[in-house]
Amino acid sequence: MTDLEPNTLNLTPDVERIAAALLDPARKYRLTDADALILMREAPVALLGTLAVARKRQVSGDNVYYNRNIHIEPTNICVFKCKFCSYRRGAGEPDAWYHDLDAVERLATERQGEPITEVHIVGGVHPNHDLEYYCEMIRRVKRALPHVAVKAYTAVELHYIIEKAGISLEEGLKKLKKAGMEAIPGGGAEIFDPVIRGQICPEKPSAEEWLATHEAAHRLGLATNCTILYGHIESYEHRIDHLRRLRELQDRTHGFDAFIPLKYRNMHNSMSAIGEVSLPEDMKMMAVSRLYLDNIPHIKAYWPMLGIGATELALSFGADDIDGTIDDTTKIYSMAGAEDQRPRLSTERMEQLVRAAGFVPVERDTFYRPVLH
Ligand code: V47
Ligand code: SF4
Repeated sequence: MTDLEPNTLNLTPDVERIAAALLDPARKYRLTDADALILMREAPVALLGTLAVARKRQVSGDNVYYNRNIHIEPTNICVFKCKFCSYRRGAGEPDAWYHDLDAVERLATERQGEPITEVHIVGGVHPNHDLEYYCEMIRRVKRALPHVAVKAYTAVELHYIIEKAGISLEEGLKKLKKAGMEAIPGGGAEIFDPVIRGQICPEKPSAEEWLATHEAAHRLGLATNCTILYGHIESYEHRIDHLRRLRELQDRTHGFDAFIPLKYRNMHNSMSAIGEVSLPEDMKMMAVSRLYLDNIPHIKAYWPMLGIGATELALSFGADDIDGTIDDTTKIYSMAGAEDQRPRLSTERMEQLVRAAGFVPVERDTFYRPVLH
């Protein structure tokens, strides 16, 4: 990247300074919050792509990861009413669904013999269940599919059920781990700023509670992911504040495997009037995430949310993971207006997408170990 000529791009002096610092590998330059804001506001998106891919190559070389996974969404009945959510329903409402433990076990059993390596369980925060119910769900999925990793429950679900059990986060997570939970997905982080959080998801656990849940999980050696929900009423400052809190926690624990910037999709929810941000804005978010979160190894372009074309493009903006085959098992994004109403990708299609972007596809397991069939 040393032959890049930043001046041909008409850069502001600040952007030129930051780009030069990032492009000098000997400096291992860490972006400040002010730098990140300058990049968001002033840097041409093409430059951000160049910088982010250079950083991505230092971490994962030419590799771009995917996995063979399914989701199980046991219910969309939820005690909370996040304003951006197109998916939750109250009990008894049309389109509400609920799979009891036997039904969840059947969903897992149907997959016996398939080469999936991960089951991602996430859903609404149902009012009626206790911690033991969530443990039993994991045990049943593991009984049906002993070889898969169970990545289960957002910090929001975890915090709710463990608080209800009246025990510490660490004790609650230990019980779930004993039942077979091996990893925790990144959902529920939304935006940490208390004012914005209070406007879009006022009832949800606070930023501090979300972070404490992941910190406790890291102490127990559980792999976890983290997310941001961007592109609604937040400012660039709020996004950087969110990234800073994640980077600070990661400096202490090194427990996050991947960061997933989730673009707000605006169909069928009470914030629909806001609209959605543009594709260049999505790429900017991807690239600044890669550059700022220098201690989180993987940046995921989640294709059911971004769409397949934008996911391919995101690989030129620092992403090194495209999530998995999914096989039409999640409704969160289709209900919010994403282009794939029945999200499903073959491994061939995933590999083709990665190669088209100029990278080498690597099938991984939940813990980013290569899978050899
Ligand atoms: O926390 C809900 C988001 C998240 C909308 O860890 C919305 O590998 C955009 O976290 N527009 C749950 N986003 C999904 C999630 C996730 C997905 C894939 C992989 C992983 C992982 C985690 O979905 C929620 C919320 O931020 N969400 N509604 C919406 N209208
Ligand atoms: Fe419930 Fe999650 Fe939807 Fe919020 S985003 S209403 S917690 S299902």
